[in-house]
Amino acid sequence: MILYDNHASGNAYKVRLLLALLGSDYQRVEMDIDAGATRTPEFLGKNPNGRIPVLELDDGRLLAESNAIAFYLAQGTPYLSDDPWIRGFTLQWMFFEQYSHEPHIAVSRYILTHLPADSARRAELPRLSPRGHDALAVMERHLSAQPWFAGDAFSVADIALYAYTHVAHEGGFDLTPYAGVRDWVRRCAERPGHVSIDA
Ligand SMILES: N[C@@H](CCC(=O)N[C@@H](CS)C(=O)NCC(=O)O)C(=O)O
Repeated sequence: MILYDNHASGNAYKVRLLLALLGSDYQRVEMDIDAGATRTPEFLGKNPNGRIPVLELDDGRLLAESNAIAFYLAQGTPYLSDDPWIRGFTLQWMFFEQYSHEPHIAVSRYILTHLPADSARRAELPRLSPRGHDALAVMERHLSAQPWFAGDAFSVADIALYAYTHVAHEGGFDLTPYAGVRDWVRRCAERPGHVSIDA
């Protein structure tokens, strides 16, 4: 199994973290996303959307989109319930992550950590900031009543949300007002087998 990866990508980290928790063997192929490595004809043959992460199975099948890969890998493991309702909740939070969280928190982090300080894209930050805080407030509200995002156990939904939440400060998001989120981040980081994003 090959993971087309980038060491700084939170989307790729979701997959790396799950594979580490599962103790699975795989090959990492580092893609230089800043140099356009995911936009070559060869890579577009693997993912026409030109982005990592992409998982390539031993038989050559290819799967893109971090949360689709994580959901696929979590099936049949302790990180995804067999209960249809909890699986629905798992997807609820994974779609929330992609629509209401990642486009604001991860994109702010990308602008601040990948682009030069004089990048015109810094003008996007004032629009992204309140939307990212809205997502953190939604998470805080959920965590005030429940320990994990889907059901009563740590799951792939937590992994999907943890990836960019635990580095939200790199995107300019101060987690101080979100005590429940900070406690949940700490509990995610304490899971046996946890690896850091820069491992
Ligand atoms: N929705 C996708 C987003 C993937 C994505 O944005 N990947 C970025 C790195 S985090 C990338 O490959 N960027 C390179 C490019 O757009 O050329 C997912 O969750 O996998």
